[in-house]
Formats: sequence, structure tokens, C-alpha cells
Amino acid sequence: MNDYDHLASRLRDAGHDVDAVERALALLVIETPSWGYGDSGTRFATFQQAGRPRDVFERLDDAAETHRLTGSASAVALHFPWDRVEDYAALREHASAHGLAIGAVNPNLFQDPDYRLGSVTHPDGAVRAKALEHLRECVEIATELGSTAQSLWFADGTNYPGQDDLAARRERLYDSLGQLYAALPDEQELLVEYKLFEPAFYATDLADWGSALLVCQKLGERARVLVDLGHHAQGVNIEQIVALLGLEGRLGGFHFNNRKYADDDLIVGSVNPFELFLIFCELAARPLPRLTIDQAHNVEAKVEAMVLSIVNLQEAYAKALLVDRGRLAAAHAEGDVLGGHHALLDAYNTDVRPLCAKVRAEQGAAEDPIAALKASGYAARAAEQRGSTAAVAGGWGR
Ligand code: LRH
Ligand code: MN
Repeated sequence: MNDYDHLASRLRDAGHDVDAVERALALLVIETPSWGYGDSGTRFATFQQAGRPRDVFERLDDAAETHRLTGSASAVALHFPWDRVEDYAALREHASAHGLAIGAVNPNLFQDPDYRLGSVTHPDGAVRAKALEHLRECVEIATELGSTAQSLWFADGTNYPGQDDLAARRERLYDSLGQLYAALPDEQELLVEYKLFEPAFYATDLADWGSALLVCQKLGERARVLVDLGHHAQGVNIEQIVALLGLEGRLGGFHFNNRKYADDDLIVGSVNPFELFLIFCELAARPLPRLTIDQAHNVEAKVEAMVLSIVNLQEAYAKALLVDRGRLAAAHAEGDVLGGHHALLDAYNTDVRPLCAKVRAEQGAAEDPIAALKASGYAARAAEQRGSTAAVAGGWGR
């Protein structure tokens, strides 16, 4: 009996609907970020890697390889102007030719020098108008690319007490996003991402989930909160935020990554896999929101990092689908403090790798994506074709 048969029979004996778990896993769609394949770094350095994509078309090629190997990466989130091209129809065609859909569109209002003191919250109305112009351009780009979401993160904030009027900035934020929401076509929604700090180091205008939820409730039904795992203070219970926003119907999206200290943007599940499992336990209780990876692979091989990230997400979701919800509810009803915890631990300690491998194989992907990637020679071929560290178009810090 192979590992899968052994696992499946043990799970069925324990009363799990293994077919239902496999169907749910096969439907999992994770958006990979175009910027996760390109150059990225810290304020100290950006280390260019041989073979990294030279433009958005090659970033899509790397995303297609990630999807070929994992079966769950059939959409790509784009960032503008990093992914700007003349012909968006050609970009859309290139994506669909590789079996990829265009995911969320991410405007960039954090690099232009005009945004030093803010973008949609800037004291100067002309700067806010310029920011809105970029946001409207991204709405049009999304329409051309068939994307249904504007994923909004604003670096807006201040560095010193007294630098600006905190309430006035808030009113400017409401006014700017109100204008954007009014211009939003019906098929698009806004995802509002918050972040505790960086690049602002005194007050960030969208610093936490409550701040983002207030904005969304003011804007309308098609504005929901996006949770980035690296954007919280140490010790914050993120799975509780997921439960709360899910209950409110305001959990619009996720930026998966992992951190030990701050917004480290490391591979999801690489620091705290138990937290990732607990987050999926809350996510699996409702229809899944838009799931996107948001990582910066500063020193590690970028396609391999993305493939491992998808595998970690598949395994976390599979474990969450194996939580015995009936046993959990019974323990809660009986006040059995550890009863529920044991139910979670049993699911978390289940080695789901044979099941994930079987589902990937049934989708025509790889049982062992990392081994398949290494065997494919994809990275060496890319380095051969794309050359080493020549200047590239678009990307972090450019
Ligand atoms: C900000 C952020 C945001 C992106 C950027 C690449 O820290 O998480 O989601 O625009 O990273
Ligand atoms: Mn993010």
C-alpha cells in the first residue's frame, strides 16, 4: 500500500470525506505576484540573480512554470508601473496562452518623488489629483486585462508628531477613495491593504484592520480589507482578524508571506507554519477570498521560492480541511478547553503530503514540484537565455 492509500484509508476510517478534501484542494487558486519573480532587495542592497525575468512577459513565463509544477497558481497579480506595457491585449494574450489569468492590479503610489509627503492623503490637492489619475489609469488597465480587483496599498504616513494633521489626512483619504470608488466599474472591487509601519515611522494612515474596515464601510459593498501577514505588530492574532473580517463579509484578500521580525516578506509558512494552518482553519469556514502571495526573494532562487510557497499553502489548506468541525463544536459546547485544541493538533500533525501530491498529479502537475523544477533545468535555461545581470525593465526599486 503506498503512502497515499495508507493515508486515505486512515482518514476515511476516521470519518473524513477524502474526496471532498481533494475536490476543494483541486479548486485552490493562488495568485503569484509578478514582482516576486523580479529583482527585490532591502535598503541595503538589491542582489540581481542570473536568469531573472527582464520584463513582464518573462515574469509571466516564470509564473506559468510555477503553475505547471503546482497546479494552483493559475493567476498573476500585476503591479503598475512596474508591469506597464504599450499593448495590454498582447499581455493578456500572453497570459492566457500560458493558462494564466490576470489577478489583482496593484497601483504604485510609493516611489514617485511627488509622494514624499503622501499620495491620496497629501496636503496638496494637486498631488492627490495626480495620485487619483494613476488609480483611474489602473482601473482602465484592469478592464483591458480582465482583472476584477484594485489592490490598494498606500505608504502614506508621517515620521514625526506634528508633521501633519492626522484627522485631516483621514478626511483626504476618505475623499480620494470616495472619488475612486465612484469611478469603479461594476465588475471591479477595491481591496484595502493596511500596514502598521514602514516606510512611515510615526503614523501610517492605514495602519491596522480597524482603520481599513472603517474606510471600506464608508465606501461601499465592493470595498473589502486585504490582510498581509507581514503588516502587524508582533504578537497580533491574525487568525482572529480573519475570523472577524470574514464574519463581517469584509475579508477581500490576502497577501501571504512570513516574517520573524517586521515586514520580512519571507516564504509563506517558512517561519510559523502553525499560524498559517490556524489562518486556513478560519479561511476554510467560508468561501475563500482572493489569495495572493506577496514576497520578496532577495537571496533565494525566485521560481523555487514561489513553488515552495504554493506547496506550503496547499499543505496548510489540506490540513485545515481535515479539522473535525463536529468534534471541535462539541468540545466548545462542553467547555472542554483542550478538546478543541486536540482536534486542531490532530489535523495539523497529519502528513498530508501524499494527498497533495496525488491531487497535483491528477491536475497534470508534479507530485514533487521542487524535485521536478530541479530536474527540468528551468533555472539554468533561463539564465542561459536571459543572461546574467543586464539592466531590466520594471521592478523593485527601478
Ligand atoms: C507593502 C506591500 C504591498 C505591495 C508591496 C510590494 O509592504 O505589502 O502589498 O504593493 O508590498
Ligand atoms: Mn502586501
